[in-house]
Amino acid sequence: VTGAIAPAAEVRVFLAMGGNLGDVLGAFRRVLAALPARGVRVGRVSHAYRTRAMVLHLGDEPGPDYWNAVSEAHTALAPRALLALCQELEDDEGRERVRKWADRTLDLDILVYGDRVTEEPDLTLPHPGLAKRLFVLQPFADVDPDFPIPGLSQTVGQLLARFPDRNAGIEYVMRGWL
Ligand code: A4P
Ligand code: MG
Repeated sequence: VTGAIAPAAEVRVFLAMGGNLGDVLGAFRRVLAALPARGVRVGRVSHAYRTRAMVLHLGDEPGPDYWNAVSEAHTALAPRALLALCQELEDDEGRERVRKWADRTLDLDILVYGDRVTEEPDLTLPHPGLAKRLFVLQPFADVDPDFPIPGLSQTVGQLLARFPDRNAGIEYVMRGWL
């Protein structure tokens, strides 16, 4: 083909949404509404989970409960462009970066970017917390339980099945929140 520039192929990604300050479900809805115009086609979206705040150090006073959800999406954006977009949308929601794991209005993380496996200071893929966190795996399983996590040779459902108590830290599930 001469002269034609092939459009960048779309990649399937999964995004994690979390937050524990202000109108968090409103922030989730605004993000999902904003993504299509920014080059990210939103696919299946999980239920919303009310979860107890995971703390950095044992014995820390936990902050307010979180809302957590996961969305599937397709995009031709490169990983770092997608990361920059996520951070911009966090900023739009008034996210303040005070310290690691501080309470926040919106956290928008890339869980999975296609089959990409990478470990760099500013971008680790798949997200390093994914396999350890029920508040990620549970909503991820709503979207696609049979998805094999790149680099882990296990599906979301298989990772989830290793947890003795699948409700640990999950207060309740809100269906039809979108
Ligand atoms: N970064 C590296 N890889 C990624 C990725 N795959 N996606 C870098 C997004 N960002 C990635 O993130 C810090 C840096 O991580 C970014 O600059 C980016 O370059 P941040 O969002 O600014 O800071 P953070 O969120 O405080 O740190 P971190 O380590 O990302 O924390 P997490 O893993 O987001 O956990 N409890 C409940 N119940 N639910 C939650 O969602 N979340 C946290 C924060 C703590 N407790 C929670 C929850
Ligand atoms: Mg984050």
